[in-house]
Amino acid sequence: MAEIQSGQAVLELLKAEQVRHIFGIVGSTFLDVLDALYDDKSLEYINVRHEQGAAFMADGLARVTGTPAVCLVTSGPGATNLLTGIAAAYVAHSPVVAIAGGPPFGHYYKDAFQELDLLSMFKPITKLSIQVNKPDRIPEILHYALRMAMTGRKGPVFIDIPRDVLNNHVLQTEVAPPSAYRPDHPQLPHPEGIREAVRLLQQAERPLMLVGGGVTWAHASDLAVRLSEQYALPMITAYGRNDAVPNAHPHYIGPLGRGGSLEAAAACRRADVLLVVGSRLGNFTTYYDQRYIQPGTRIIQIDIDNRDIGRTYPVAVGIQADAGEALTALLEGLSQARVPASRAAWQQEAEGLRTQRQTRLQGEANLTSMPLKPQRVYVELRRVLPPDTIVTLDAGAAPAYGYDRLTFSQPRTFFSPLDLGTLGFAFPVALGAKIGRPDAPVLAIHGDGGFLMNAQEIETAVRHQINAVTLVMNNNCWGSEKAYQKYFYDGRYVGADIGNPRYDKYAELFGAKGYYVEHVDQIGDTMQAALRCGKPAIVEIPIDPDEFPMPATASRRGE
Ligand SMILES: Cc1ncc(C[n+]2csc(CCOP(=O)(O)OP(=O)(O)O)c2C)c(N)n1
Repeated sequence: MAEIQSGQAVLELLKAEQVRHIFGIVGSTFLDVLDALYDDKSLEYINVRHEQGAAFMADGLARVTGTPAVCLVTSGPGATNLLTGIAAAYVAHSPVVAIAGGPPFGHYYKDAFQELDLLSMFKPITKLSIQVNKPDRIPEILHYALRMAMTGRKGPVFIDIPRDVLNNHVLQTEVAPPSAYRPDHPQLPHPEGIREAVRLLQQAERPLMLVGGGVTWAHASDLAVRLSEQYALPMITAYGRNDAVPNAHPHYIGPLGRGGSLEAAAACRRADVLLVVGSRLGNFTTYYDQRYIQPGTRIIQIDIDNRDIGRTYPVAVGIQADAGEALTALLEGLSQARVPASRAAWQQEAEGLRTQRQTRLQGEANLTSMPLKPQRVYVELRRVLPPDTIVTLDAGAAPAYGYDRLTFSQPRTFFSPLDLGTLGFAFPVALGAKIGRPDAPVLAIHGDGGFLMNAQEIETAVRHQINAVTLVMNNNCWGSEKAYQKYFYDGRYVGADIGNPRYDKYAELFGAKGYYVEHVDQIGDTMQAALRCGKPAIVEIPIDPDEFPMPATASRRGE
């Protein structure tokens, strides 16, 4: 057993999980950890301007790497400021480890300075919310938290460490590799489930694969594509998971769900067997009704978590397993089977839907009105963004057009707030993603409302040289919500309009690079210049203030 200072011990435990960055704002409750960072340059403390930014950055980093990403903040408001970002990580199954230094242990339950019941606050938005109650339990409890964050369906955890438990102790500990405290083999599928699934797929006339985020987390995109190719399975993706398979693949039709493609929806309605790999069939993928998934469709659902199998639709076969292991087993099970000849018509139909989508989107190049329609902006983005570009999408109407209009060629290149619909998400998440993939172009897409929610992090980006580009499509309103008042309340607008500074000038004030684009023929060159400028950059494009998609809940007001 080695003797190690408690602050250094925290760092060593995190380093064993490949952690190289810690996000937060300096606080007096965790100074021993910060002090250890003075000498230990293998980890960097990214000191942000609001803890919400720290949580989002950690989420971006965790999503892009698949490994734990850490926030370290102070008690009370330092920790409550994390809540929204941690909730976003929870919805995305993103292994963010949030650590808060707390008041002294003996002051708990006395309304001490910055004392709040943080464990209860974080409990419903984490896989584990726990307090360290003795200095020598720091390694054990951190291991517990890391095991929870990284095992099965991943997700965030919260650890409260009272300042007198964290600081100024010497621990007797060996720093163990992750394999010593958490399983490091993926979960295998049951052979019976695979046999059943193979049988169903062999019988199917119009089988379709719905690929979800579980495939990305399992590093199994190649296997999904191989299955699609070997067994002539057309593919669609779950809401916000467009990057789970390469979109240029001839078998890929488009994304399903809110803001998704009509053609993917049409394919889903036609499928007689739906092979769902790594998707919960959640709210914005399916709406829980029959608009995409028809009652007769037989569902094979593969998920790492039994909680979600058959949860929203009854399944013909449910398989609890790692997506990669299940796809491998399916490939093996189907290796002897021949693709039935009757499938040719279905393949043709799927190809037709794919082509129909491409033609429809290309048709938007004809939108010439000014100010620009957001749809037209995406035509230019598709034309100039390098294929490995990581895109983060905010909530809001102008970003939402991106669900159907952006294309992805690699996994872990598309990050959205998913079913949480969090505004203020895209910019800080892009910064976290850029830290994880410094060589990749990174673009955050925002409306003006959402951008200003975390715009202060431009200072963090400049200081830490995190050169992500942010596109702000400015319509001077909370467009996505204004849409409801437009369509359902006869345009009686209350609280819907806002004002803005010029965001190119805002960027320049902080030492970042700013661009302002009004004409469509400038978008391509400007985006390319921003991505190459070697600084954090903001590109503002004024857009049509009256162009919103029909609200998602249009079918029934009050839904
Ligand atoms: C944190 C948060 N607050 C409020 C909302 C509700 N909301 C969803 S979209 C939206 C408007 C977004 O406006 P903006 O970012 O300017 O984009 P636009 O819709 O105008 O393109 C609002 C207020 C939300 N999703 N998240």
